[in-house]
Amino acid sequence: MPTIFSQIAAGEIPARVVYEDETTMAFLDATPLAPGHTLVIPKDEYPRLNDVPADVASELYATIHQLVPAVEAAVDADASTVAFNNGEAAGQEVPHVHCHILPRFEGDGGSNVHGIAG
Ligand code: D5M
Repeated sequence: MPTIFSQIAAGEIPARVVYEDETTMAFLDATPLAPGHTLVIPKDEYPRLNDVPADVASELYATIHQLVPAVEAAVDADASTVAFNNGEAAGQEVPHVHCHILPRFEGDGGSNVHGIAG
């Protein structure tokens, strides 16, 4: 059974897609912890970072690098938390590698990416 993110990548279920190329995709988180909370995925399904081939990891990082300033600008954030929950014990709920870009605002009192406190 493909993950929900594989189904989004295949266009089988809807998402608010903000970026797409041959290898990667980004869409808004369905349960955002802040306005603009974005997830970046490799389109192919890898459960954990440890499973991602180097060439795909490189493409994934290039997309993250491009999107972090764009997401911050889109919601006028002061900063962002950029994080992977890598494995179930770390709070990863969807077993398809994804990077959270979580916009942060001065005085937002800290937030939490399903386990990553800040
Ligand atoms: O984060 C998994 C994240 O995935 C969590 O913030 C909700 C989000 N999610 C779950 N289903 C969807 C769909 N269908 N669209 C958009 N976002 C979704 P984790 O790091 O695994 O805990």
